[in-house]
Amino acid sequence: MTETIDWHEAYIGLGSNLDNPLLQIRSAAKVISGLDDIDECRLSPLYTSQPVGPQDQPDYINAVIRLKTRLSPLQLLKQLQAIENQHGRVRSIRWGARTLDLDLLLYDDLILNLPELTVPHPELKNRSFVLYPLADIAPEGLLIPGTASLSSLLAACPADGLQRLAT
Ligand code: A4P
Ligand code: MG
Repeated sequence: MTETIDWHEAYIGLGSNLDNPLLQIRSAAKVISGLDDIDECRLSPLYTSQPVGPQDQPDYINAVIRLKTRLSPLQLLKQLQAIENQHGRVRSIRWGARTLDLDLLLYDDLILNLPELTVPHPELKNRSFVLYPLADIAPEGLLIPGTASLSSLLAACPADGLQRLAT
């Protein structure tokens, strides 16, 4: 009998505004791409963005990764949190400065509302620093489950000073 291989498509949002954000994002992308049960990782272009939330913190570097995984959403979240911790993440103020933030943005066309995991990420639709890099690597016509098409969300979202970094 042939083994059934159940691969899912997921998108991860990456953000950092402390301790060399560029290195933090590149290092996280490398670690994620090396995880077991993850394949075909693709990193978007990197962007600088102004902080959403408390304003007395540095600008962020943001990016999005598209990948294939055999991990469940909760297994993937656990791996992402372990990588945040490896990168010196300290949780203090909500939306405060951080060395590394990894958010599970999308997982196939799943809608999940668990106490520890909401998918699609609830702020995705409001954030230029998520929508623009997502659009750079998503297939044309991507739908955000329970919301709208990525292109219509993008059209309604001002760039807010977002700047793509030269690679
Ligand atoms: N959680 C629920 N759903 C998810 C999900 N889809 N992905 C839970 C990841 N985690 C999810 O997260 C708090 C809890 O959310 C976790 O325990 C997890 O079980 P956290 O990372 O500990 O805290 P947080 O990141 O401060 O809170 P939150 O509400 O997740 O913030 P966001 O939405 O991550 O926003 N401005 C710019 N320019 N760029 C940024 O990247 N990031 C934030 C953080 C604020 N402002 C920003 C940026
Ligand atoms: Mg977070």
